[in-house]
Amino acid sequence: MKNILVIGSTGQIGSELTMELRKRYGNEHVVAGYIPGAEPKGDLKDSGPMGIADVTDGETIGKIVKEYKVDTIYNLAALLSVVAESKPALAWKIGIDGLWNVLEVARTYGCAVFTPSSIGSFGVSTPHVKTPQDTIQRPSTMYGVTKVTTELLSDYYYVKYGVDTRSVRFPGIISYKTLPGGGTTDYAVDIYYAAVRGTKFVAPVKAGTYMDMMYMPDALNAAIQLMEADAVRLKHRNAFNIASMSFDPEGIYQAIKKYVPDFEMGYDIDPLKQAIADSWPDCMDDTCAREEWGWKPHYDLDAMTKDMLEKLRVKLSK
Ligand code: AKB
Repeated sequence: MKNILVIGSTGQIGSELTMELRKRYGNEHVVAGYIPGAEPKGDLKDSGPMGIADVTDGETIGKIVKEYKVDTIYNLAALLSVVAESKPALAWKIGIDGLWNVLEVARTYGCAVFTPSSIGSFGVSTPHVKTPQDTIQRPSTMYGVTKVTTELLSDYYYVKYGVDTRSVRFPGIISYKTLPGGGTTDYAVDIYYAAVRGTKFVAPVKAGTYMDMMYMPDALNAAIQLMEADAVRLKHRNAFNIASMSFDPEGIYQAIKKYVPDFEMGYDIDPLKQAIADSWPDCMDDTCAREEWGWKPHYDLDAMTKDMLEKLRVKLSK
C-alpha cells in the first residue's frame, strides 16, 4: 500500500489531486501538506491526515515522511508563470531550492517524487507545432527557467542517486473547483465563470494564440498513471509531453457559445501574458507518453465545456 505526501495540497491541482489519491489509496494513506496561512479546509481537512510541508524548510517534509512512512511525494509547490515574473527570486526559492530539499528527503527515505513541469519549459526557439518530446528548451521566463531546471535536477537525482523521479509537462489546467492563480492560461478558466455569470468576457491574449490545455480529471489521471507506470517501460522520466486539446480564445469562445448563445467576448491584450503565450508551444506531440505508459486523455474541448458549464452552474447557484 502506498503512503503519499502531497506538497501544495491546497493549490489548484493539489486540492483535487489529494482527494483523488485518497479515493484511490484510502484517506489515511494520503497526507495533505500545506504551508502556514494556507491550511486545508472542508473535505480536504476532514477526510485525512495533514501537516506542515514547506519546501523551503526540508525538515518539515522529512518529519512527515518519517511519521507517515511516506513512499511517494507529489511536489506541487510552485509560482505560476505571470506571478513568477514579478517575484523571480521567490519563484527560484520555491521551485528549485525547494525541489532540492524535497529530493534530498526522497534520497534519504527512498521516496518516489512527482514534480510537474509545464509547457512553460519551452521558449520561442522551440518548434511550436507538434512540439517534440526531446527538443530545444530555452525559455525566457523565470517560470520556464525553473521548469527546465526541475526536469534536469529530477533526472540528475534519478541517474546519480536512483531516486524514482517522474514528471509531465502540464498544459494549462482547467477546473471548476479551485481557481488557478497567476498563470498565463488562467483566462481559459475565467471565461467559464463569465459565461455562467452572464457577463462579457475580456480575453487577455489575441485571437490566434494557441496553447495546449487540459481538463483537470485528465491531468490528475496523468500524474497518478505515470507514478504507477512500470519503470521498465520508461525511456524518458522528466518530463513527458502530455496533450489533449489546443485552442485560442476564439476556439473556446465558440465552444461555450454552443451552450450559451448570447455569450459575448472582447479583447484587451495583456502584453506580458501575450509575450509568454507567444513563446509557448501551440500544441505538443505526446507520442512518448502514449507509448511508454499508456497516456490517453478523455476530454476534448466540447466534452470539457459541457461539464464545466454544468458544474459551475451548480457551484455558482449556491
Ligand atoms: C501557467 O499558465 O503559468 C500554467 C502553466 C501552463 O504552466 N498554467
